[in-house]
Order: sequence, then C-alpha cells, then structure tokens
Amino acid sequence: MNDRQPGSTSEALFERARLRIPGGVNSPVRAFRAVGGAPLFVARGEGAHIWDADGRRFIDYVGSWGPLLFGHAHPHIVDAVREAAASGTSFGAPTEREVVLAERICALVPSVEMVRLVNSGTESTMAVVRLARAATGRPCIVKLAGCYHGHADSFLIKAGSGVATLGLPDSPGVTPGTAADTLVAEFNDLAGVETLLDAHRGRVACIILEPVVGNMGVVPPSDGFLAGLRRLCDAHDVLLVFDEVMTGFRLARGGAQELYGVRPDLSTFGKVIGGGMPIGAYGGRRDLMEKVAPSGPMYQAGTLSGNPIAVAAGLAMLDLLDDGAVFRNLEMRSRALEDGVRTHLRRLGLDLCLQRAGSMWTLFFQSGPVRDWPSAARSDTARFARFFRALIERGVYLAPSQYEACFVSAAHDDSVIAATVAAIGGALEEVFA
Ligand code: KE4
Repeated sequence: MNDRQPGSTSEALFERARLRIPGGVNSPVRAFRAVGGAPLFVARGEGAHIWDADGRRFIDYVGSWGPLLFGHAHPHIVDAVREAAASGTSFGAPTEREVVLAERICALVPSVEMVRLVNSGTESTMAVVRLARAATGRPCIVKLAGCYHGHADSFLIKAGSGVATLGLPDSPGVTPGTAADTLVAEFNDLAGVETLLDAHRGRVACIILEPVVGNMGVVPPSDGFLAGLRRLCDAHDVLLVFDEVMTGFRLARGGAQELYGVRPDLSTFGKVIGGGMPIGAYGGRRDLMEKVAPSGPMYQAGTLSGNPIAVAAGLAMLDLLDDGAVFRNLEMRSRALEDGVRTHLRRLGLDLCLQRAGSMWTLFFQSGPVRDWPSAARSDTARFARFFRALIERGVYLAPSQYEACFVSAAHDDSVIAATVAAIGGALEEVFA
C-alpha cells in the first residue's frame, strides 16, 4: 500500500507528522526549532542538491550531518546498495564484506588494530565508554562541554558547579547516579582537564572528545591541546578516546588523528563509513578490543551490526576515498567558500567569526574566536536564525542551528561554491540591513 499523498507539501507533511512522531521529526535538530519555521521535508537528493516536497531545489550543506562526503545518490554507492540488497538485506551472521571493511578501517587508521561495527554513532560511543570502564575498572569518564557523543545517558550531562563536583543530568530520564560518573571540563582547557584528573585521581576511565568539535559549531583544537591530552592520559593512566563519528575519513583518510598526529587508545566512527546508511564503529588497541565479547567479558551486541547493505555502502564510500585528489579538491573548494564569505564580511564591514576545519565550517554570529562552549554560547542565535531563513529563500540549506557544522562534499563544484558565496552575500546584506 503506498499511502503517500501526491503533492504533499512540507507544511502538510509536517502537520501529519506531528500527529504521529514526537515534534514531527525522528531527530530533534531537524525540527528547525533553533531557526524557526516549519522544517523542509526532503523529496530527493542528487550531488550537492536536495529537492523539498514543494519541488524547491537547495544547495545542501547538511549532507545528512556528515556521511555524504561525495554528495547525494553517488552512482557507485547506489549501485553497491542495490547489488547488496538483491542478495538479502540481513543475515544475523558474519559476512565477507564485514571482514573487508574491518581490514580497510584498520589500514586507514593505524591506531585501530581491531574494530567492532554497530548501527549508529551513539552505539559506538556508548560501547566505547563501557569498554574503557571494563578495561580500567574505573567508574568515571571525562567529557568536554560542547562535544556531542550521541544520546546515551552518560553523555547527556552538564557540568557540576565546581571542578570537584560531579556531572548533573542534562535531560529528564538521566539519573543523578549516572550523571555522577561523568565529569565535565572545557574544550581547549588543558589545565582544567588536569585539575579534574587530579581531583578524581584513580577514578577516571577515559577522556572522550571530538578532536575537532563539530557539535558546538566547528571548533578546532588549539595548538598542543590534543598532544597535551595524550600526555595527561599517559600520566594518569587514563584512556584517550577520539570520537571521530563526524571527523573520521572526512578531515583526512585517517581522520583528525592523522591530521594532528595524536594517537588515541580508542576511536569511534560512523557517518562516512556507512555512505549514508545506518552504521557506527568503535576500535583501537588490540589489548583493549579483545576484552569485547565474545573474545572477552565486556558485553555488546546488535541484531543488525555489520548489516550487509550498510557495509556495502561503506565499502563503496571507501573506494571513492582511494582517489588521491579527493582531499585536495575538498580543501580547495572549502577554502574558496571561506575566502568568498570573508570577502563579503570585509565588504559589509561585519565582524563575524568563520571557523573551518577541512570541509566542515561554521559562521558564528559573533566576533569570536570560538575556542570552547562558553565562547560559542555568546553567538547571536536570533540573527543566525534570520540568516538561515534568508539563505533558504536563496536556495541554500545550512545546518538549522548555530551550533552545528556545515559540510562541503566532493559534489560541491566551483559553480555550486560560487552560487553559495553569492547567496551568503545577499543574506548577510538582508540580515544586517
Ligand atoms: P548518531 O547516534 O546520531 O548516529 O551519532 C551520534 C554522534 C556521535 N558523535 C558525534 C561526534 C556526532 O556528531 C554524532 C551525531 N551528530 C549529530 C549532528 N550534530 C547528528 C544529527 C542528529 O542528531 O540528528
């Protein structure tokens, strides 16, 4: 039965959706609460573009929040999905493709000696902190404010009042007991992390962070920060976990850890390695990963882990990464976008803060720099919302929140970048008129 009503517009679909789906969406950020108005319902995507249910075309900088490094509906990925699906959608048994994907991930990311596939970024981060606790026998984890690691209870935590105080729940349903085992420090604050580790000596299993933050807007690590965390972890016998769900295979073939030359003990991945299909992965040192069931006692499981279609899409994506020119072109196009926006900012005399890490970028509506959550939170989110809507009117679809990353894909060619820069110039004129 195809109960899709022809000619449904985003507005009509949103009306129906809100009756049956909380907030009308299957993930909160999609609801446009941070920017106002009704969300776009997407009908299809191709390359750098999406079309909404009203038939409008947009240049897309969400890209499914990071997976689509080569744009929408890349033929190599679509063909791989079709071929895999024709042989069965799931077996609940090991397949050759999973072995190949594990081998290719380990070949691309030297710190990963073994890897376990799961079905989302949240699953990967949830599992990796359980592994860190199992391996160290310590209860606490340290997260950094502004970093997002998915919706597992241990991560929906805000900082307690002082350094020594324990975390507090940041969502109803998260218990104080759970929150107590999560400690919160500031990104780019090495002294603060050290103070926290000293205050909780012998109780911290790991520090988990986005090595380049995408989830408070793009915030790169300051010089020496990641290497400093490595040294602190070694000194305190704490595991260093890089959450590369967003940065993995995007900032470089080997992710942020390749770019910055810092080797974590464990890493998490997702997004790019699924080519847009549901996937996640965690991996790292062999001595740690061998503690994961069934080779070790730490339990983690999943009906659809290693799903043949998701793995086929991921392998097709990694095939495309073999092209040596991919990252050079991504950097060239992303820099052209940055240079074009900066030209408009100078022309209009606007003191806004554009931050970029490779193909991830955010225009913060403040003078910046944005180094951590407290500085990010000083952004003028109301004016960002007007900017977002002005760009929608000009056919450009940014991430619908000031505190998100926008993504350039290999499909964003020179003409798409030029059109984006022109639209941003017009939107800035409108918003600051
Ligand atoms: P998922 O469970 O959403 O697949 O992944 C969680 C996650 C973990 N770690 C990092 C660094 C992430 O960026 C994410 C998910 N990213 C968000 C984008 N800000 C997903 C978008 C959404 O929640 O709808």
